[in-house]
Amino acid sequence: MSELDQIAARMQALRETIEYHNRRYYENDAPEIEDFEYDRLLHELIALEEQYPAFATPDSPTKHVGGKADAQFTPVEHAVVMESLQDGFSEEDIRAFDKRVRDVVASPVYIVEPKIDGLSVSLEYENGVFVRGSTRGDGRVGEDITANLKTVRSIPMRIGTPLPFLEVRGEVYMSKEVFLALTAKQENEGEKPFKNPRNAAAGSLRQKDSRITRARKLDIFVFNVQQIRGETLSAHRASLDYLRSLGFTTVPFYTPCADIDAALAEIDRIGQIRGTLPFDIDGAVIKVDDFTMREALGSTSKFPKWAIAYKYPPEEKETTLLDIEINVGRTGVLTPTGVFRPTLLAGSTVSRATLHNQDFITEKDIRIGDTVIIRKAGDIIPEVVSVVRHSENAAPYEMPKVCPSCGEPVVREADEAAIRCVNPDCPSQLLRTLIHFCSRDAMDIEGMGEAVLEVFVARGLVHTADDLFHLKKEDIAAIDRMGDKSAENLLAAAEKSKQNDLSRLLFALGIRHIGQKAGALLAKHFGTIDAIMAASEDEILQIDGFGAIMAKSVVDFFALDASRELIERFRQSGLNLQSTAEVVDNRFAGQTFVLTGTLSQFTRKEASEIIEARGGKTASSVSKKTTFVLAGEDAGSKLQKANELGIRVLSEQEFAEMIQ
Ligand code: 0OX
Repeated sequence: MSELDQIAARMQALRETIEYHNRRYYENDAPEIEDFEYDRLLHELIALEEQYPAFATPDSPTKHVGGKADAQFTPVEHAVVMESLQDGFSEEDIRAFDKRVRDVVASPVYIVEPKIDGLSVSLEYENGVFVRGSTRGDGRVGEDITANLKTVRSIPMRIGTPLPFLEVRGEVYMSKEVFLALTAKQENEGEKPFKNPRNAAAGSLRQKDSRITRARKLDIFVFNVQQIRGETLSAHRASLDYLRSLGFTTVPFYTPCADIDAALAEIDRIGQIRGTLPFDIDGAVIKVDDFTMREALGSTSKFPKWAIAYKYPPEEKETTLLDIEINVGRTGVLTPTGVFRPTLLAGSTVSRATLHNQDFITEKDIRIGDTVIIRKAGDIIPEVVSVVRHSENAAPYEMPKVCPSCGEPVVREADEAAIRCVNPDCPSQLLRTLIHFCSRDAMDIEGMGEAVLEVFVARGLVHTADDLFHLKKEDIAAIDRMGDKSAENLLAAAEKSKQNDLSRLLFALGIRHIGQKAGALLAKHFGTIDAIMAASEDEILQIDGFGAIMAKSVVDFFALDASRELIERFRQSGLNLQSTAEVVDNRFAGQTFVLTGTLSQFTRKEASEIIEARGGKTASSVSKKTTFVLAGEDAGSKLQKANELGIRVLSEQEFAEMIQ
């Protein structure tokens, strides 16, 4: 590839990655990466588009900010665009902003305020009465969420002065305290907790049932006048004071700064106190105070030139390493996990993080009892950055010499950092293998979770995955709290899974380096398990997306007698060993759809096939595990249940857009 080809490919990859994360963030409320990392990707693409405009595309994510308006709520066209902010990541970026400003206006006064990490909304008042509230959406069109915003305690329903018209902008957020209480409750009730306060706020605002929003105890900080009639305002500071006099809760503090050095000092100060604030912030905003100056500066197509958001690097916290737990994985690898004093970090409580292996522990000299610094960098996965100090008498940590599960000696291969238990009968390995086999993305045997499997293994009822298909109702019903009905459900789920497409079984086998996508590619390419078992490394390498390590891993796996025997037993048990589904991509991986009502564009079967071909699954009833309910005409109780549980309901049109 030429250098230019590489740049074009990099830009394409960035566009796809950013769009993917946009969907996770804006449409699914489930981001996979930190905002900081997302911003970096976006800025890399912006810089490349500036340098190589010929490779920029009209539909690039740099051309639009925010998410699509959600069809569940009525669209609201914003009379005044709700602009986004340009980002800065360093002192240099902020000084460059200051220079751009001072090229146009002399001696600007800056206001520095915290950047609240929530959701931007618009609030409209007619004759002093709150009449409409909407989300920012893509800045031009948002969604009408008036009913939900009416439940937010800090939004005044009536303001002090009955101005003919006022539109203000603010950030709806969930305080850390409310968030911790909510996620604790969610965990207690076996629900998937929200990842961070921003997602919790977003999920709560999108509820169709305002009672749920009310229960979520959201708050708002108002920071901008979008439109006003009946009063003239000439500067930001004065407008914040005015808004407060009307009864709004404005940004909790703001500091006038005579020059950029003062603004940088304030940014630094906010960074220091960030962790102690009762709400999450993801940066600080610097704004030119004077409105005449703002007008002279103007806006680009996306953001005002008179403001910039400084984004703080990932937050780091000190905590104590209480213990190191050793888990035995399904390949026998012993993984050390650090157990910490629970600590709120970048919006969620961290109490565990992997310590990877002995080398990682030795290199950082991590010992039990240490005070350590943790962070969630570039990812949502917490990690140990460094050790601050050891506790008295703490000894260097050494991984165990025997497997904590079966007691057999462990081995460390010369070129590997991992320590392994090589006992093929190790119960921990078997348990992990079975948990993976039954998991949602693998064979998806509902109800066959860790707790049940642990009992089966401990009672010697299951020695291989095939034994799961020969369980007796009485054995299952004998487990604590498992009645006859649960036992029947479990047997039915196992039976149903026999019809799974081959791709699921291939992933479920836990072949090293073969993930969900590779399993699907193998199934599609070869069609049957027999063809895969007979394939050479070279033949497997013909698959686009397969490398030598993956091909060798497949061949090695099926060369084992134990693997071939297992497949034979699966065949006897009646498992489907053929590829039936056309695999398109994995955009719905891990997501469960429930179809309801009469669909007009697709038959139910077609819709199910479309979902499964994209890695998703369909279920017949709505539960907390449902990701989407696809509702056609005359949808009844399932739609109602979805609304009660706050599960996102898709129209056929939205579904059609998702699969494009
Ligand atoms: C915040 C925040 C966001 C509004 C109009 C142009 C600049 N999340 O706290 N945006 C703005 O200002 C934008 N200020 C804030 N404090």
